[in-house]
Amino acid sequence: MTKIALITGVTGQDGAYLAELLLAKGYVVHGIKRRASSLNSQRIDHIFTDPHDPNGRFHLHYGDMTDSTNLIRIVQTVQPDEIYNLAAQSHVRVSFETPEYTANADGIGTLRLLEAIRILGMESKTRFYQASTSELYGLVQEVPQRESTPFYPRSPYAAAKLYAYWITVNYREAYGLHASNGILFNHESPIRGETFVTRKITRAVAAIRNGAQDRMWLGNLDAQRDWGHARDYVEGMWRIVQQPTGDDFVLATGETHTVREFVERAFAHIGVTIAWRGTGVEEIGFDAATGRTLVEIDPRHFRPTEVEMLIGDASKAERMLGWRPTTRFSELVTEMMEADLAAAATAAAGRHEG
Ligand code: NDP
Ligand code: GDR
Repeated sequence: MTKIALITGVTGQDGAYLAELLLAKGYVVHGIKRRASSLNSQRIDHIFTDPHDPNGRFHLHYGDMTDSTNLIRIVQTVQPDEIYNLAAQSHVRVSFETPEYTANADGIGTLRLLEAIRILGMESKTRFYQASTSELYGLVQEVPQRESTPFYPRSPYAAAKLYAYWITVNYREAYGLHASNGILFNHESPIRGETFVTRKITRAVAAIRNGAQDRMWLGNLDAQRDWGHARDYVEGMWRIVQQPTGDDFVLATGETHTVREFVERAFAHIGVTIAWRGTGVEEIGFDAATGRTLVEIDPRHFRPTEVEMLIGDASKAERMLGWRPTTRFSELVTEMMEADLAAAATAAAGRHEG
């Protein structure tokens, strides 16, 4: 029997990778996308099928996590075997500026979907995956962080995701839903959103290389993150949902690196060695060979409360799901740099022609 999946947040980084993966596995995939005044489907254009194609297996529906009537209607129409709830206002810094909206979309939005399953009497048919996050660990309580590590959220985003985590657990326990949390550590790719630090760095290095940008402005260079590749993590999501019962799993690489190291690796990719001088907001990163300033600090990128250090222990996922990340830090930086250098070169060619 062909399985039907519904993905919220299908236009995002993970939604695009997951849709591709599920289509390759033979699923019929439905995605929820928001109406926007400009195109927001670039990441899934390559898998788009004409709605008139009777054999098409990829379908899009307009929707929003803040609209329960719309979510109920879509779940009723699609009758999914599996729901992957990936939609969220996912930027931690932005959540300090839009805390109520973030709580609504990321926290209550999860409740709306769970309630849709219940209202429609689909508890025994539909499996539910919640995109939980290492941001739940926030202020370091234990190293490395695992499923049993206490949570200590440090942002409106993390607090909203804390509610989503627990309401998912509660619906599993209260109503017998096959509902799971993937507690995913940071994962990146060439289609990572441009305002997350990894992509911001690789795009800026490529633009500097092409003469389109002079330098980059960053916030906290000493934050440490456990960065993996989104391709590996969507495979983990699918494996979580295939378990006989709902459960909660950490997915991580078990390696941590600073933002500073990411900057150094990215510049090394174009043959530039970065050296540092100064401290705090006065710190500057410069080309060790020429002295040219390439990195400056902009305090606007600091967060009112920061998550200083994340490193995950994914041994439960390895043991129970047979899941293991395949892309290491240096390979991730290389893949992202190559993609952004190619994009910057194409843009530069366009500028010269125009
Ligand atoms: P993105 O920001 O790339 O994608 C988020 C998606 O959610 C987009 O499709 C966005 O639509 C959609 N969305 C946002 N708000 C709403 C709303 N109100 N209604 C409907 N859709 C909405 O995130 P990622 O793909 O990186 O992450 C996927 C999920 O995993 C998110 O929930 C994130 O919080 C979580 N997560 C991510 C991690 C990571 O490192 N990437 C780690 C741990 C958890 P649009 O394209 O229109 O903006
Ligand atoms: P994060 O990712 O907050 O971990 O959340 P982000 O890439 O935004 O920040 C990582 C670290 O880099 C520091 N930083 C900067 N961050 C941004 N965005 N821009 C900068 O200029 C900058 N300079 C330094 C940050 O302070 C932080 O310490 C991501 C999101 O995908 C969440 O949705 C997800 O839940 C978590 O990862 C796991």
